[in-house]
Amino acid sequence: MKTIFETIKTIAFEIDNAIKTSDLGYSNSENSSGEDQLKLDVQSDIIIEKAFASVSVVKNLVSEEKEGVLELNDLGTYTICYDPLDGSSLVDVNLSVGSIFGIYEGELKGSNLVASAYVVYGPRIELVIAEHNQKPVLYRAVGNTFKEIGTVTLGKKGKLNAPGGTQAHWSDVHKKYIDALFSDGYRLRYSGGMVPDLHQILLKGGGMFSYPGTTDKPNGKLRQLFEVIPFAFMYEQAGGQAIDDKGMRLMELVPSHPHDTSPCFFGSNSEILKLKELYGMKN
Ligand code: AHM
Ligand code: MG
Repeated sequence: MKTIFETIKTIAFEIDNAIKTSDLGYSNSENSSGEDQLKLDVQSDIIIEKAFASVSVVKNLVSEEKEGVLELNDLGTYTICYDPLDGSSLVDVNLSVGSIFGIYEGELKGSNLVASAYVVYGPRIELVIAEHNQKPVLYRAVGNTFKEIGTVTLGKKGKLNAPGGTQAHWSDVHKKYIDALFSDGYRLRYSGGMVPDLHQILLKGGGMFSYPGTTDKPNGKLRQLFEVIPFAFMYEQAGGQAIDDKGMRLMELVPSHPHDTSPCFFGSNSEILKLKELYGMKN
């Protein structure tokens, strides 16, 4: 596992360099979800694929930017599901973006995730790694290495509210929930990049990030293997919770296709409790 984390550190510097120096235009292709790919999406994907190609414990790679599974090493143990450049459409307005990695052993489902990591490319490069039975660890790039900063713990109740999805397509119960948070004094924090938005809530002690099912996207937008499950693990390890719109832990998701999405709610305990109350979910 250590080799995988060291490889992610190398990848982080390479992708950061690509963001800062490469062409920001579109490629001529679409990803598996039918979205236009930026040249940077493709480039970041190649950087990750090349970096893991020589890591023998990695059996397979599954990328948000590609259909199917890339087999690397038959004798390897782990499958890494990754979103190479999440929020890439924000690069042209110079907002923060990120990379997300879910490390799975065996069948690709939430309960088989053994570790997760994400990188934030902002004014500084930061990396957070989560493993079982310990708090996530935050690293910050200093020169060309990562310095360990400390562990990440969510408070019981936060102040930030990051509500995703098109409001015109929210359900009435969801509107009620988001309004209830604002009435309780929460402040809006939503950049459109889940990595910096979830990172901000984690580092500022708590809050709620939601991307619900909507009338136009009944299963939400965010992908289970690459985005939802890795962050669900982060939030649980940090002392928070991550559930879907029925109250099921996101760590229990079993995708039937690598690109399946799920409604998702990530927060500290107080915000999740309120969500369950208003949505009428069982505790
Ligand atoms: P991407 O993987 O194509 O970049 O899409 C994922 C991003 C998330 O980072 C973000 O939370 C969400 O899409 C924003 O979507 P919306 O614009 O619908 O709020
Ligand atoms: Mg993404």
